[in-house]
Amino acid sequence: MKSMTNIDAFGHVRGESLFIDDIVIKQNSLFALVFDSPKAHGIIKHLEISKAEKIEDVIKIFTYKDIPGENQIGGLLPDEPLLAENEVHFAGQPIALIIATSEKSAKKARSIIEIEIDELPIITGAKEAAAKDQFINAPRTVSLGNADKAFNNCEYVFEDDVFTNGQEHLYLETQGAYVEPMENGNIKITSSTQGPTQVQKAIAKVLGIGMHKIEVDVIRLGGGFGGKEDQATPWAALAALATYHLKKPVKLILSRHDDLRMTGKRHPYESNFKIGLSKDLKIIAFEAAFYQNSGAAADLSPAIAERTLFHATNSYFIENVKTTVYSCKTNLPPNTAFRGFGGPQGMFVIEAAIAKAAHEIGVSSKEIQEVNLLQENDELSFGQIMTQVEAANVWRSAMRQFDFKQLSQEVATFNKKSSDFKKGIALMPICFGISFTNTPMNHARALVHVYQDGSIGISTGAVEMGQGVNTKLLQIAAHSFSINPDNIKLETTNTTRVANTSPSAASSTADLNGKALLKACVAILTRLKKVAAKELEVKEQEISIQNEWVYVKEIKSSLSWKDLILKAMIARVALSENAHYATPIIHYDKTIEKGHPFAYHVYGTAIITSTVDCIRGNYTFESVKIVHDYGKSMSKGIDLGQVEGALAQGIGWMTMEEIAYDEQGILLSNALSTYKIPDIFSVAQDIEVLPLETQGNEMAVLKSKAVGEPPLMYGIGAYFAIQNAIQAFNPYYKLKFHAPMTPEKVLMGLYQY
Ligand code: LUZ
Ligand code: MOS
Repeated sequence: MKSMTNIDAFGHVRGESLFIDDIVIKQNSLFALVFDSPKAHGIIKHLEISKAEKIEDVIKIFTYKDIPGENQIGGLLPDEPLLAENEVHFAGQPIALIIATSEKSAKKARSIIEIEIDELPIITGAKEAAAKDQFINAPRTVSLGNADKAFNNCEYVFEDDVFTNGQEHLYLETQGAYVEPMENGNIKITSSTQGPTQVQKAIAKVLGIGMHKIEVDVIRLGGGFGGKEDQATPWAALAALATYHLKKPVKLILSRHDDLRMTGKRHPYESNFKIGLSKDLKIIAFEAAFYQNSGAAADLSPAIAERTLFHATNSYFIENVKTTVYSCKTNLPPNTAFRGFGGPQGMFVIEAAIAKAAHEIGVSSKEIQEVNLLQENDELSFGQIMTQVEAANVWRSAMRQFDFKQLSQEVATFNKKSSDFKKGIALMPICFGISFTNTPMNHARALVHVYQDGSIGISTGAVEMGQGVNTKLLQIAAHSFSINPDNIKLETTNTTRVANTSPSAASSTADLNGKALLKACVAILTRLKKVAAKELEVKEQEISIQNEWVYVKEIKSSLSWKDLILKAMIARVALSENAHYATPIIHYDKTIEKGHPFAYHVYGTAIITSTVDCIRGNYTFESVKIVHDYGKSMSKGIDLGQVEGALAQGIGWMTMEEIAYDEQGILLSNALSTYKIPDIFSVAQDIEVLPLETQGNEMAVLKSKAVGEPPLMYGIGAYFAIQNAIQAFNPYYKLKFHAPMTPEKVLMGLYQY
């Protein structure tokens, strides 16, 4: 298939692409601002809004009392009110909604709202919550073989604690929605959400009306990263509440500060592991307990916990595994989906266990990683039998193509000569499962219209958030019909056109919606070929369409694409199709914790080299060299963009992005001055990504594998590359698994004795 430049590139560069804040708003539109809890836990004794409501240009201040339906937006579990009632559970929890004719007046009103809260004990840590029996739901355990017993037969057994911090999504476009009243009490919402159906469903519940009265439209997002899978909902619902009462359009866009304070992030995890190995470095047994800091409500935490369990052995086969995850209830904003969805937290722990074992045994991590890679027909702890396994292929390919021996020799030579700077090199294999772990979510639909002039409009459930899914969908249609991409339009994502969609998430958007789109295109094509066959008096099987022309047995006929469509119109043949796709072969049984939840896996291996400044504790990454399993990439430029972007985000999570709450549950890293994300200089100067040569996988759309999340986990290698450099400098350094590896921690490690 012909590769294509991202169809949004032109509009983005010229500033013409539309985001929520770019919508030309209607006359009499109002502005909304959220008043949120200043305390992390307590009983609301008194809320004084009457003075604020008297401010000029302030129209109304809404509280939970104004909710006509249910005050409930929990997606997985009903444990999250839209507006706090008597109790607050995290600082930043929405309590009231201020509506004014200008943003300025709304801000003024917010500053004079008074609230009295009787404070209750605050929990900010996961294990702290577990100790107090504060959980979101029951813990879950997945096991294979018998780990308890197998440890007795191990030559080596090691244990340790692990911590990975949260991560702020920092989508360029903050959360927001614009809501318009339509006739007969219907409401239209333009939302920056990954899950339009989620938004529609939640608003219907909150307003106590049917979903049919609510239309959610998504143009595109200025980034999502999981942060808008569940957490775009409250802002859309709040604005809709105001529109419902006031019958006026309402715009609610969070300022960056409000967004940072009010929304959840990647889950911090506190974990322990126990790893047992044989003399020849085979991992015989692995045990881990994951304490997930879920925040004050379930949000997607239970699903994220599940993905942690499913990635606890990363790219390795381990015969005896026992892993348990606890979703711990704390007084932080509900943590949520973030690229990788619990997978990275799980994978860091097994890599930490390998690093620990390697260090104690006196070998390099590579030697352990290498002999434990997954092979064909190996079973994962949750029962999936692995086929089309590329773990060893990507590994060997990276070793060979990047000459790992040479690279590690260079590091050793450098370290011998240099005293103030040390280098470290680490390998990071990845194996990431594709599909929503929740089987019922793996479906999608596409609605295709061929207009009578031969041009085409496409609607699917896919949300464009910068990942390029619209470009891929356009390619699929252009390829299927063999027409010029300029004659195809990707419509907005709209619940009226395509209903009951799963969120654009789990790296699966192009697969699910693309496969539905393929089916729709084939259905229309089949009908068109019938028309052409009749018109040209030949057999249907002899017809093909190439470059907007009808061919018979590969010979150009008299009929153009445009003529064909006109003939079909006259013959009253349907030129539209609505197709449905549901992933086959997947299933999972939670009662026994066994099944086959993933359509396929994505593999890769990264080699990361770091240089640590041993005077200052700063570091740089000299190179990241990756062999990545794209399958048969249909969009090389877009896929490479996803790999590079995910890598940068993974390195950020592992090395510099440090979320900090104080003991009162107040976010300290509440601005970009205190929360550092990677820039172009923090990621390697030399990034090289080579594709794995492979046949691809039938379960991926056109064999082009999902690419959104898997490469984030290459970033885990950055942690270990730095750690190896510290070890080269300080023989007394005691391995620690506490991410992110900030320069501060590096410095302390360098001079620890
Ligand atoms: N969202 C979700 C996800 O609801 N289920 C998943 O399995 C998932 N995986 C990755 C990212 N988002
Ligand atoms: Mo997700 S972490 O919204 O794919």
